[in-house]
Amino acid sequence: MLTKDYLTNLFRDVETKYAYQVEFIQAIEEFFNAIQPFLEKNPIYVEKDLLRQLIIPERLIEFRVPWMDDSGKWCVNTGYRVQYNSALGPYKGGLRFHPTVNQSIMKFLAFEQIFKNSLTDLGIGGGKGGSDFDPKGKSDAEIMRFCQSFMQELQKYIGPSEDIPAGDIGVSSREIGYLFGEYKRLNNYQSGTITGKPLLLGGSLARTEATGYGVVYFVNHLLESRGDSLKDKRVIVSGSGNVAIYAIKKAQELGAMVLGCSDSSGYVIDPDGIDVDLLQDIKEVKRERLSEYVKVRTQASYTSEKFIWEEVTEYDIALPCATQNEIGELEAKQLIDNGVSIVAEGANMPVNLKALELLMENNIIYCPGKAANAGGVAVSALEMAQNAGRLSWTFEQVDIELNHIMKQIFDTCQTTAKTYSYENDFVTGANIAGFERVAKAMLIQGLV
Ligand code: NDP
Ligand code: 2IT
Repeated sequence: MLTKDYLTNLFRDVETKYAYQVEFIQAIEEFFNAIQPFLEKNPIYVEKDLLRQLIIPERLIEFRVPWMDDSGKWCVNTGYRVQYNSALGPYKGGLRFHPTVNQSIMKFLAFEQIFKNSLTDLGIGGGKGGSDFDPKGKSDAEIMRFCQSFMQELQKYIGPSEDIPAGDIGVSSREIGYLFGEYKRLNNYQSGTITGKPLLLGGSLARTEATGYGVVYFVNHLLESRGDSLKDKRVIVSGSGNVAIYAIKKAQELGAMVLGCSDSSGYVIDPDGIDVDLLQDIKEVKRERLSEYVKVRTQASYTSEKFIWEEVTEYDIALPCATQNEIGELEAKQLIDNGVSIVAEGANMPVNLKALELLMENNIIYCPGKAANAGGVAVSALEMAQNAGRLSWTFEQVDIELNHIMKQIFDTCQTTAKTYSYENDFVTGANIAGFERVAKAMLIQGLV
C-alpha cells in the first residue's frame, strides 16, 4: 500500500473513533503529515502497521478526586494519567490542573511528550496527567486537600522506574510539594518519583528556569547557525507563568527587547521592555492578575479581554508560552503583518494547523514545542539522575547541560529536515527524529 494511502486510512479511523477528541486528532494530523517522508524511506513500519499500535496509549487511567472545600462542602473533579509509550523508558511528563482538562487534552499532550522526550535522548517514555480542578481562587488548604486526594489514587500507578510526573499549567512547586508529601506518606521517601520538586525535597537547581531558558537557547542556536544573535531583537511572549517568565528573563539576558506578555485576562505592552522582577512578584509570588503591572509601570499599557497576538506592533520573534491553539489563522496573519520572522513554541501546540500552514508559506521559521520546549523535561531527567545518585549539581552545571541538550536537539532537527529534503522545516525534522528512535525501540522489543 502507498504510504500516503496508509496514513490517510489510519487518520480516517482516528477521526471516526475519537470524533470528539479534537486536540488529539489535531496532534495526530500534524504528526502524520510530518513523518510521511520517513515512512516512505522505511517501509517496514507501514508493513508492520506500527502506527496503529503507537496511537493507542499503553494505559489511560481516569479517576475520581473527591475533596472538601473550606466551608465543608463536598467537591469532586476528574483525574487522569495517560501512560502513552514506554518504548524508550519510564513514562515521563507533567500534570496539568486547569478547568479545560479532558481526555482529548491529556492524550494530545501525552502523545507529543513521547517524541519530545525521545528528542532529549535521555531514556524517558511519554506520559501526561492532570485534572479539571481549577487552582485559581482556592485557599492553600483547599489546594493541599485536593493534591492529597489526587495523589491517593495516582500513587498506585507511579514510581521512580515506572512513571514520573512533574508540573505543567496550574502545577507549580507548591502543588508538587503537597503531591510529594502525600506520596511519601503512602510509599516512603522516594525522591525520584516526581520532578520539579522544591529544592528541600530533592529538586534540581535550574528546573524552574529550564523550559523558558531552553526555548530561548533553542532560538539562540537557530540564530547563531545563521550568523545572527538575539541582540536587539524585539520579542513578544504570551503567558506570564513559569515558561513565559523565564523565557523573558533569558531573552533579556541575551540582549533582546521583550515588549509584551499576557495572562488569560489580557496583555501588557511595555515600550521600555518588560520588568521581569516586577512580573515575577505579581504572578509568581503574589499570584495576582497581570493588570497589576501597569499600576507600577505607568509607561506600559494593559489591554483586557484580548489575546496578545491581536496586537499590532512590529517585532521579530513570537514566543507563545501560554496554552494550546492560542494562534489561529487570524493571529498568524497578524504575526505576518507585524513582520515576525521566528515563532518558537514554549507552550504545547499553541499554533493550530491552518496557522502553521500560513506561517510556513510565508517563510517564517517555526520551532515546534516538541523540540523548542523540551528543556523542562530534559532537566526533569537530570533531576532524576541527581536523585538516583543522591547528588545535587550546581545551577551552572545544570544550566550548561541544558544549553548543550537544546543545541543537540536543534542540530538533530536541522540535520534530519535536511536529510529528507525539507530544509528549515523543523516540524518535519522534530517529528521524524523523535519518531525514529521510538519506532526502532518498539520494533526491537516485539509486540508488548
Ligand atoms: P503556568 O500555569 O505557570 O502559566 C500558564 C500561563 O498561561 C498563565 O499566564 C496563564 O494565565 C496563561 N494561560 C493558561 N491558559 C490560558 C488560556 N486558556 N488562555 C489564555 N492564557 C492562558 O503554566 P506553564 O508556564 O508551566 O505552562 C505554559 C505552557 O507551557 C503550557 O502549554 C505547558 O503545557 C507548556 N510547557 C510547560 C512546561 C513546564 O515545565 N512547566 C514544559 C513544556 C511545556 P493565567 O495566569 O490567567 O491563568
Ligand atoms: O510539557 C512538558 O514537557 C512538561 N510539562 C514538563 C514535563 C516534565 O516531566 O518535566
